[in-house]
Amino acid sequence: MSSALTKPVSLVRDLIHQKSGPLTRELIQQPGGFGLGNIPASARPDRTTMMVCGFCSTGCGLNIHLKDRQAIGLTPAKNSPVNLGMACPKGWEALEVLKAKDRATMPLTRCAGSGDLRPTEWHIALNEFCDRFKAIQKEHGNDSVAFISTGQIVNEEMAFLGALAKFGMGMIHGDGNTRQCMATAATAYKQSFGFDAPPFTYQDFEESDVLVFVGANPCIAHPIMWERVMRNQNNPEIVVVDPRKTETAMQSTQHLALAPKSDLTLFYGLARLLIDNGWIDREFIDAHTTEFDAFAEHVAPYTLERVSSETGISPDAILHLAHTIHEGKKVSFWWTMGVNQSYEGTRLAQSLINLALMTGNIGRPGTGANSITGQCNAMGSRMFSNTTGLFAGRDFEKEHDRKDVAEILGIDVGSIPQENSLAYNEIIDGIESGKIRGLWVIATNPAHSWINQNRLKELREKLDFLVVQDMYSTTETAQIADLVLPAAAWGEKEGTFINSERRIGLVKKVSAAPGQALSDFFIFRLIAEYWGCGEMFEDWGSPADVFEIIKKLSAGRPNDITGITDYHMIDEAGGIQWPLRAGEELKDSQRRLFEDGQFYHADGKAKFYFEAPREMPEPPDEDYPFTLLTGRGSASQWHTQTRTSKSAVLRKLYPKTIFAEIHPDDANRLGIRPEDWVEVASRRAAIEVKALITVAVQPGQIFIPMHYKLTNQLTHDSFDPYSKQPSYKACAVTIRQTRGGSR
Ligand SMILES: Nc1nc2c(c(=O)[nH]1)N[C@H]1C(S)=C(S)[C@@H](COP(=O)(O)OP(=O)(O)OC[C@H]3O[C@@H](n4cnc5c(=O)[nH]c(N)nc54)[C@H](O)[C@@H]3O)O[C@H]1N2
Ligand SMILES: Nc1nc2c(c(=O)[nH]1)N[C@H]1C(S)=C(S)[C@@H](COP(=O)(O)OP(=O)(O)OC[C@H]3O[C@@H](n4cnc5c(=O)[nH]c(N)nc54)[C@H](O)[C@@H]3O)O[C@H]1N2
Ligand code: SF4
Ligand SMILES: [Mo]
Repeated sequence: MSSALTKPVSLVRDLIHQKSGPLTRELIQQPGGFGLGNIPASARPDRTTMMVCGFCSTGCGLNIHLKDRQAIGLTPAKNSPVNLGMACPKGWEALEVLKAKDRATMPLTRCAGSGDLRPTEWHIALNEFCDRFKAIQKEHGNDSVAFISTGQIVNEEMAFLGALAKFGMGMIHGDGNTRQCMATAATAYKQSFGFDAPPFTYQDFEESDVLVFVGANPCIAHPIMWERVMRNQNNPEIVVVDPRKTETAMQSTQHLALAPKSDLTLFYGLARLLIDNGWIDREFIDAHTTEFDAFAEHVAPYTLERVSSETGISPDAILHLAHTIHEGKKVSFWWTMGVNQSYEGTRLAQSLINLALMTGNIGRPGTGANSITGQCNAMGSRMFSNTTGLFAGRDFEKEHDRKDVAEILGIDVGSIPQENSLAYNEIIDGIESGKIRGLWVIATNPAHSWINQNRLKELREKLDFLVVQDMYSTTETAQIADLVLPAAAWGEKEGTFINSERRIGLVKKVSAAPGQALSDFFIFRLIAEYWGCGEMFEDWGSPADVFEIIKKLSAGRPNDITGITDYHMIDEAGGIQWPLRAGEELKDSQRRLFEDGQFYHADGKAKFYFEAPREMPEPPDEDYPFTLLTGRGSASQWHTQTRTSKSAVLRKLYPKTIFAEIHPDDANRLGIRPEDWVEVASRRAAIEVKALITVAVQPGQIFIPMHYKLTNQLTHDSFDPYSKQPSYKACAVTIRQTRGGSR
């Protein structure tokens, strides 16, 4: 063994021995209480400690009950400012999914002979990782190896990965699954406000008198946010804009079941109505925005007749919504994937931002243009993953920003790439063209979740080396990997998440990772040592150390968190929203942005962005007459189901078999009965699904949840030009009954 490797080998031994550090220690509390942060664990091993849920971006506080410092159960935290004692089924079952039999417990390597994945030693796996990626870089250039990261690991891990891959290993390209999810909102905010900054706090759900939900189904996707809406005492108007009569639409006071992808026309029409009637806040517009007059000119041709005919919404319903917005004193606009996952998502998100700005509904309680994020740390990935933007919202292409980061991290500025990363879809294109030869996938499952799966499948053989780092060894992507690195999961490691309302919450180690699985954090540390860039990360010893580094990276930025002293402060507050600048007192647990009307552009103003609607990339036609909508199917299913399928309780709560919602008129016409098997075919694939006949979808549309691995065989890979986010939510399909219907 060479002497250079002595340190890594002993580090591996140490880390496996310690299993990535001790179980939660100082952060142990009284059951249901705060403030006992400093009790040594040895004194009180059987306590309760609160941490943030690891599924969705709501960021509920969960009280973890410990025996001998091991989690034995959980209950939703009553004193969390987020969930006020509530949790959805996923949260309740969060510990259960850690115990699954298919947890990755050893590194796995693909055998040259048999082609099987076989268990191997960490030491061998880490050498293979470095040797093969280095060989690819040597032959094809540093930028021929890329990574795809996630919104589901803690900030400290994201930051480590981003720094390691880009500054240590010389990669230029690395993106995250947040591209599938939040890229549109991030781009829209950045352009409109000058920084990616969702302005709201959850209290706004309770304070609004008008809530407009666009392409969002919180009853299923963010159930505890919906509980907050249910607590609203203002008897609010709840408007849902969604082609489907979703669970949320069923509880609305106004449901606008518009034609898929006609939203931009609707909101331009609405803007015109508000302007024509003088129902705008001219004072706010003049003082705090730019480009309004050009916007007003842009929306002038969107007459009520035109908008009604293009959206399928009656003129009365559109007028009623305009009235509602005008009459509302505290109007909030909320959007999720029905907006973001569109070929014109950025302009669509901005059409909502524009409505909030022009009516002065921003910066006050109960208002805002509010993007709801998806994954537990999607916000963290937007801020601190160092993927498509340099740390803390900086720009790789700006010399000043690079110098800043180099100085903070004490590294050579030359090690920071001068160009932006390729976006996820461009990395995929790069694999096709032979530019990208090596790929490292961390905490995401593209072989199920990426759009147009069959194309992706064909590209596998173009990769010389595919590494998957996951908590399970059985994910669709792990199964096609050359090397699988076993990762500890939420609950088995420490760090912070940022939720939808910019709240930084703690994740704690309350359970031991199985076998030789290590936290992503320590996997990155080991890779740094084996790669030979360990020196660059000498200060990155623990998640708490990296939190200090993240704080420094945020200093003076809009997302400044230098006022957070340490994990204890977050723990005692039950989560802290950014910004909190050094010296600033944490006065309120519900804070919103833009109360002073100051935005982040140099002139302090927000800017109106707008553009003519585009054609749907693949509209229905004679051969493929239906529009396929996809999205979340139930509150008990999470994405590609690697986690939620491991809980017996959750399995009882969702349909086992893939299904399509079909309108009764279409079913009758095609002779399809309930529960029949039907073939759904797009230009890319044909799959079989069960028929669920329901008026939740409109005639000519069908809906298939994303949680089944066949769904993305159908989807069409088109993208928003600004955010490069995939347009998962609309493509053309045909349906027919198969095998004589039911089986
Ligand atoms: N239970 C559960 N909860 C989750 C998740 C999960 O997998 N399971 N995932 C989390 C993540 S990462 C995310 S990003 C969020 C997603 O949360 P949501 O965005 O609320 O969920 P989706 O079902 O993907 O999409 C919302 C709605 O968009 C509608 N839609 C489709 N096309 C259009 C259109 O053209 N216009 C309009 N106005 N609406 C349209 C769909 O009909 C759907 O009802 O959920 C988070 N929460
Ligand atoms: N058709 C269609 N497709 C969609 C969507 C849609 O609406 N329609 N929505 C898109 C959206 S919004 C999203 S966010 C994506 C989600 O797509 P993915 O990110 O692919 O989905 P997940 O199942 O959440 O994958 C997370 C992976 O990380 C692993 N994991 C969990 N915790 C850890 C950890 O701590 N460390 C490591 N190393 N691994 C861990 C899990 O086992 C799992 O394999 O899907 C997208 N795909
Ligand atoms: S709503 Fe989201 S954060 Fe809250 S318990 Fe459910 S999955 Fe966890
Ligand atoms: Mo997402």
